[in-house]
Amino acid sequence: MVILSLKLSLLMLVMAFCRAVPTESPPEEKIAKAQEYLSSFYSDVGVRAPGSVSRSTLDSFEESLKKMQEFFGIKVTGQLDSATLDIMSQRRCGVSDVARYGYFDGQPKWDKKDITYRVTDYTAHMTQEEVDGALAKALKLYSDVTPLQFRQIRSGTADIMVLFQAKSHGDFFPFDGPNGTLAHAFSPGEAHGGDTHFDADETWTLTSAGANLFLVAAHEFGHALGLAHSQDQSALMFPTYQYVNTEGYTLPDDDRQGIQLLYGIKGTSPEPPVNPNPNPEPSPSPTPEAAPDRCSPDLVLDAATTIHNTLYFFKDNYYWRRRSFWDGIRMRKIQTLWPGINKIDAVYEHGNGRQSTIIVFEGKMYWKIRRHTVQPGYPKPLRNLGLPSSIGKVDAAVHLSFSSKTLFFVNDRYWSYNERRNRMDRGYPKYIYREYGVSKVDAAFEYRGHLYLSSGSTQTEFDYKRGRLIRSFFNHQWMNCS
Ligand code: TQI
Ligand code: CA
Ligand code: ZN
Ligand code: ZN
Repeated sequence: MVILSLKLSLLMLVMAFCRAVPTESPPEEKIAKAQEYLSSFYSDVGVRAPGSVSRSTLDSFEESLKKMQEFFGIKVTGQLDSATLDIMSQRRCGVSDVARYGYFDGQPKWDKKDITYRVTDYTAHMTQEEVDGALAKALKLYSDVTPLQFRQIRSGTADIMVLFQAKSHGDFFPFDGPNGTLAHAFSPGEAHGGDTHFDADETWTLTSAGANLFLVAAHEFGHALGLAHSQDQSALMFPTYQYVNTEGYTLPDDDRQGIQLLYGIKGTSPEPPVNPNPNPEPSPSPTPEAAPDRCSPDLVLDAATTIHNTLYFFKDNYYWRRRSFWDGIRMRKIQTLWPGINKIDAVYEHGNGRQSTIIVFEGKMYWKIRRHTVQPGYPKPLRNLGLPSSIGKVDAAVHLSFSSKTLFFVNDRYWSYNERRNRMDRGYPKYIYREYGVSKVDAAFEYRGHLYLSSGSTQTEFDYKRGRLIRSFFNHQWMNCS
């Protein structure tokens, strides 16, 4: 009990930063405030009393300031200048600037796929069916995109015990009457872990009036499954309540990435999907987006690669495949190639034949695919490759078969990864412009011994073994458009 309450009160403390709007403070307080700010957003810096600042603390303080200044795109001085103090005093929420979604300390999660829940007390404002329906719909957001399955039980102890009660209700966090706190949830674990409590003094609804049970439950279940608050304003886990249309609502991208990084993606786990939902709800039909026009001179690619010497170009939810120069172009949804993956940032293949491995990037995650199957344990975070965890996405990746090196392009820089030794090469990142004369790369691939870097609607071809630029042309010139 003590441990659990400590866990929750620590989380509440994090929330308190949200509300803290520092006012003008005397200079000697500024450094302490700044240290507090940095330690709450950059966890590798400890909070120390201003009088006891050691040399190494100063160094890391300055380093952290620089990181923060770089993140916000202001001048990197390592000093507490006015621009920096300005940003620090802005109202901010969340745990870290370098993450979007977040996890709790120790990354607690359920170590099973089958999770039970039980509602022990209902609310007077809604029928039992309405409550059960809203909760099931909220959990379905998560079971739709992960291998998790939820089952409601009506007796005994469930993993997630749900109740509607007012004021004191058996934990150290009594509710506060109408408004204020609407609900809370314990992160995954034994005993109270996962339990989700709703304040019975709220007016629970299925509309925009009062507290929408589906939306609040969706947020609380996020906590109960291991998600902390996100900094992404469009995330379900962003820490302010905002009513949105619940018709056909699906998990926002940020939360989906966060939950998939914890539990994996639906249908790609080692074990096949077990019994499908016995009474499935009609899934909201996704808005049919127009397929991109491959012949547009403005075509900007998301990613490109060769797989078994066949060219693949990726844009939005689609890819085009070109087997050979004289072959026609085929367009398909990316999902038909790799189930569960909709849109990608970068992709490369290394090794050939049966050893062929494809690495696919989306956001802060990457997947390893062999023989059309996502390998167990994926997706993994970019930092597993040796990339800094501050990176939100990889723009492009290409494997150079000649040297067995893979290049990762991120903004104006690139890294080199040694596939034989499974580690990053020293001396990187380097500026793309210095080596290749382009400032940013959207897609990169190797084809017949040449390197192609696509930037905007054009691309540049290099003979990289000889270090020579061959020519530049439009992306759509690959696409058999006359
Ligand atoms: N309840 C807070 C919340 O769920 C309680 C809380 C704060 C908390 N920090 C936590 C719970 C960390 C678990 C872990 O965020 S609330 C929102 C939101 C609340 C708030 O009643 O204030 C929603 C309930 F984020 F939108 F503000 C639901 Cl959606
Ligand atoms: Ca309340
Ligand atoms: Zn409670
Ligand atoms: Zn929350």
